[in-house]
Amino acid sequence: MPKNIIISNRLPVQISLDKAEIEITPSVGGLATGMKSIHSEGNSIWIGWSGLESDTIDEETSVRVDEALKNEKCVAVNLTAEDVEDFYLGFSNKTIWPLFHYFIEYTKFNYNQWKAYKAVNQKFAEKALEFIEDDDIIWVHDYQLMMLPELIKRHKPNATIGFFLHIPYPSHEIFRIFPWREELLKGILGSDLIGMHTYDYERHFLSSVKRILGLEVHFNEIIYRNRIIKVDSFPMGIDYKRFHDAASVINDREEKDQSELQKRLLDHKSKDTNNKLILSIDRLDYTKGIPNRIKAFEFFLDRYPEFHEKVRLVMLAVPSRSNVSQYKRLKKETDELVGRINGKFATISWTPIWYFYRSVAFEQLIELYTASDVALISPLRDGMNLVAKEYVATRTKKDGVLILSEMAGAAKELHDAILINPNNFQEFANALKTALTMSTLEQMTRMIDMQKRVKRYDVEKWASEFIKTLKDTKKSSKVIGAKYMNPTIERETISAYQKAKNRLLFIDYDGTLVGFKNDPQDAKPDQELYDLLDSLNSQENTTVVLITGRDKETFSRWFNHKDYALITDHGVWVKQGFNWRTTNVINLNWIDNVTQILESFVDRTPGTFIERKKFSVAWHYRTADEELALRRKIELTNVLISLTANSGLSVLDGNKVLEIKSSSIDKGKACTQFMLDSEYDYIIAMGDDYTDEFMFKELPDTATTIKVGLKKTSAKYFTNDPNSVRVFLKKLADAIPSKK
Ligand code: GDG
Repeated sequence: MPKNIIISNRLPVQISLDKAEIEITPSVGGLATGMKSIHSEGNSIWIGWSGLESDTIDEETSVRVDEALKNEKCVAVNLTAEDVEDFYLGFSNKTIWPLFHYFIEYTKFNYNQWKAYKAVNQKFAEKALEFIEDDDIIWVHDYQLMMLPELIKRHKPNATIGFFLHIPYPSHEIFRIFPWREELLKGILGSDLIGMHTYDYERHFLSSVKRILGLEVHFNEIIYRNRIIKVDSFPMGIDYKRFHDAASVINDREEKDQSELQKRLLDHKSKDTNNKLILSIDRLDYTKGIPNRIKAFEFFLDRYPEFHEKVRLVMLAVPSRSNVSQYKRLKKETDELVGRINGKFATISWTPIWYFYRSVAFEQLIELYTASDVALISPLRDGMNLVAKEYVATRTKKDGVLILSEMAGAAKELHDAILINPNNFQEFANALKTALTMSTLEQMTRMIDMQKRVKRYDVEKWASEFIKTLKDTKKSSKVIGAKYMNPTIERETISAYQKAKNRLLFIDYDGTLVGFKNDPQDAKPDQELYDLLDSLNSQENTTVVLITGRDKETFSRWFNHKDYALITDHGVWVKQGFNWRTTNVINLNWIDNVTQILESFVDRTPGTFIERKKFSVAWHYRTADEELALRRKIELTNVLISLTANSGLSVLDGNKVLEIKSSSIDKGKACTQFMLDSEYDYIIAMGDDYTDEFMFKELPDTATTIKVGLKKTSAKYFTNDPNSVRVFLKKLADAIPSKK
């Protein structure tokens, strides 16, 4: 039975070696909860670092830890103190974390740490490969393991791999700064499904893939190395029920059962109905905007003195990465700011900020949530922010107001929060005032809607949706129809080719025999290509036909001295032997009008150009900005479709080109016409773009049709690129001796 393999930097357990016995406590964090049902299925396992540095524990302890972990269905990856320093504290937290959160000034690029990052990802891969079988479902988590999908895929191409990024994926303009960007992207692209919290992150990722790797992207699907990779957004949720139920228990407590913390919190509010608590909870991380929040709170107190002595900011900052220098500085800055502001506003009976630098138990966390009238969550950048959702879940009485930074992924879902730009102090202060004076009715209306969302799309739903999409993605790569031209199919094709009595080869030129050039005139045939075509064409009973959308003049220049057949201008002109003939009488009155329209698009889209041919006109956008070009392409297609309706013209969506031509000509019709002259018992057709689909569709079922590049096609097979086409043709050439 296929198993689920979850891989994350840390295992979902805490290990304590303090006592004689090894103590393993399962974590109850969001990820562990979400994965619970996936992890519990069959022989599923979770692979990750245990938190112990392998060179600081002896062999015997290590074996015992592994044994204890096995009971929890966990497998440890051993990391040394140096690994932790360079891979985790170093590269993950000093390079990827700040860069992906737009903190360029904090981002360090250290080649040795990059090497350590790759080496540790390799360690994870090696450990995972000990367990992975072909049909397994693997889910890799987060920014520490971005190279891992490819390291696994390389050895287990049939395994189904999902990757989820828990932090933001930055805009291309930020990501392009990263020195090893190609390698990192290729690492992620070992996955079959890539998940992000929001559509914006997904969009940025696709943009990087297009611009940096130049890969083809159709909506949210990337075509890479014979595979379709899907990118989608899955906003992570929380264990709603756990938070909601815990809050109900705390709200229902009698006074005598209340904890000291709860009493203190409620005490502040009980003195006056206008007394309110504002809560903020985060790891002490510069992305969370803590100093900024304190300063904004100061601005609010300056601007609205009527709230003095009434409101209190309860700020829980949980220690995090405290041995990284930026975090040390942040701690100092936070301490100083809290001190200064408390000093500035405090009275005998009131301190405006209650600041806790520690982590608290779950129960106390709930006490904080339930006691607070307002949650002030104002990160400068945050992948999702689960605290916002937890606050919503604990509001069992449906009151309370959430102020949320629009820079948090959660803002995309929680529209009923008061959304703020945390850099605008005026907006910040106004939001606080609105929240503190909001009517209960409005609070409830907003809270009910937010609760619906957070409850429905909880962490279990998030995990199950991801897994479901991952399984579907793997299946849908077969929907493409064509099979990969693997060595077995290739051998069968060559053997049938050898046995045939009269062979016919239709071969498209651009994108099939030669790669694309920025200027189409630069894609001239090279000597190797001439030799290859010559040797095929000189085989007994073999007809080679080059079939192209290019014009007769260009092909005459390149191939007139050769005796293979040519079909140019999508089928308008045919050369057999040394004679050219045309079969179509074509109306060309439309070309000038269409060219004028194309010119207006060229003017507005730098990098695009028009190729005017005898029987068609094409708008090329290969060298234009990818995203602008795609937008213009949609606009232009709409204009052209309305113009060409009922006019006998068709618009062909080619490889980075739109071509307008008469509908009465296409490569399919040209092939059918060509075949009337003789009886062929074995036909091979190869082509890479939309115009070649006409020939794949029109040719008899017995033909071997091969698409170049993995795209939707009616061809039976596909191969990678012009290079693999040439390798295949060489094999055909070597299979039968030339007659000369
Ligand atoms: C990363 C991304 C993304 C906090 N203090 C205590 C405590 N917590 C719990 C909260 C919450 C979690 O920690 C924090 O989650 P966040 O989502 O707010 O932030 P990150 O840790 O930065 O997480 C983030 C997340 O991954 C998931 O994909 O949302 O954007 O940065 O659950 O309740 N829990 C307890 N005591 C504390 O003192 N018990």
